[in-house]
Amino acid sequence: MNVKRLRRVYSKAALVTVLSSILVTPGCLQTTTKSFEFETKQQRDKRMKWWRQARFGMFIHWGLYAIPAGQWKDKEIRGIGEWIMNNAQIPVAEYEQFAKQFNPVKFDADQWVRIAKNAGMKYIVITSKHHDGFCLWDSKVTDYDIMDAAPFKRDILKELSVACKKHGIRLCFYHSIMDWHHPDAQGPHYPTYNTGRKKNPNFSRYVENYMKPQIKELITNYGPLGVLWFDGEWIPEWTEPQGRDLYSFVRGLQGDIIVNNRVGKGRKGMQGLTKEGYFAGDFGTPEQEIPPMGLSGVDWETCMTMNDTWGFKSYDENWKSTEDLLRKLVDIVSKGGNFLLNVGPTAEGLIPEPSVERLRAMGEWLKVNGESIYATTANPIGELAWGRCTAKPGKLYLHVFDWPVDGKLEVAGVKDKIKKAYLLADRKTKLSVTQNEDTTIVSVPYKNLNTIDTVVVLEI
Ligand code: FHN
Repeated sequence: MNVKRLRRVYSKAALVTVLSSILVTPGCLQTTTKSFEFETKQQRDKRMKWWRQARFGMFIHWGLYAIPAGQWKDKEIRGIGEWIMNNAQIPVAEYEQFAKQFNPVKFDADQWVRIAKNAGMKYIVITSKHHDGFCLWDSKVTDYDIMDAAPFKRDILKELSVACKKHGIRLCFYHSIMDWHHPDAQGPHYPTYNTGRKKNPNFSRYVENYMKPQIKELITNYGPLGVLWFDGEWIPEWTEPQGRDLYSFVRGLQGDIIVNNRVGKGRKGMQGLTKEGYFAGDFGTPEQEIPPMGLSGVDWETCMTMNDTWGFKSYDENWKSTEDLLRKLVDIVSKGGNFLLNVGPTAEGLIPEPSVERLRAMGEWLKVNGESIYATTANPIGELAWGRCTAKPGKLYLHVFDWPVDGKLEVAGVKDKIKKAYLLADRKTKLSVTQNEDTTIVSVPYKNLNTIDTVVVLEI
């Protein structure tokens, strides 16, 4: 970045700091995720609206690492599948050979999107490029992509963009700033690129001549996109001013796009929560965890795996149950967040069956109970021993995980008068309610309608 540009960025930052308390959504906790760009609260709310309503999205980690699928030279390699290049210390030239084998003939974009849609997911975030540097689209600035280096010769992102459009799903891209393959990024430092000590002096060349042109391709040829989801920002070459510059660059290409906090240096450890202060990015990204109390006044999204890996590993069978995943979704939404749930397709192009099964079951529940998830806001009444609560104007949705054996559901914290109570899955049967100052008792049937989560609606 040249000096003039830096000066512009910093003077803009000072202005934003002063104005943001008046103009931008104020964060109530110490952790704040704020858009770096100047924007009124109204403008920001408008831009974030679809994302805040969506609540549930699909993360897809897919690339060359699906070929070794966790194994290298007959050994099972520890750690997450998409890190196999690093974890097995595979030299760049050797890893590149996987491209010649990448021929996912069973890939069907329409089917993937239908799996997401039937699961009740509203957006898809796929790895356009992960840390290994291989690109899933036809990039004009490299041959290390699906069209030039692999026999498949089909533009995966193009096919997904067509399918997403057809099914009304927002397409979003994950993009790694760290690049283990590019000579101006971490490539030459292999295998010690991730130590935090080495820096590539040519890194800005990679940013300006490679990464930004690629991002422009992604936004202009495959968009409009919902989100650009950056990652790999912890490398020593990357700085907050670069993050702000990248944020502005992305918004300059598509004004209404949403960008996560890993575009800059706002991530606090692996939690992905934003540090105190002003950092580029629109939402926090807790990884593999749910903030116990949510993050008041801050947009956030928990991303999580269904087993123990993001990229496919043939022998990882440690699947979370449907009950666990569904309750995690409800827990997250009751705390005001989104859930980005990962699938790691095989090298043939199939989403593993255990993932499909769980997604199908989640979708079935959402078909009946979606009203209590989409476009809802966080629990306004305080902790509940038996489950969770989500809300909409005039309605409280009580998510009962532990059904009361005596048929009496005790709800503390409801201050408003209840006009009507019923089960979301059986709206015709009215439930009787007794209310006093502190506690509300809803008389519910002795048997629940769904053992994972039966939703009781209170109209207030
Ligand atoms: O290193 C990556 C990892 O492979 C995966 O992509 C996750 C998803 O959030 N992010 C990084 C670690 O924070």
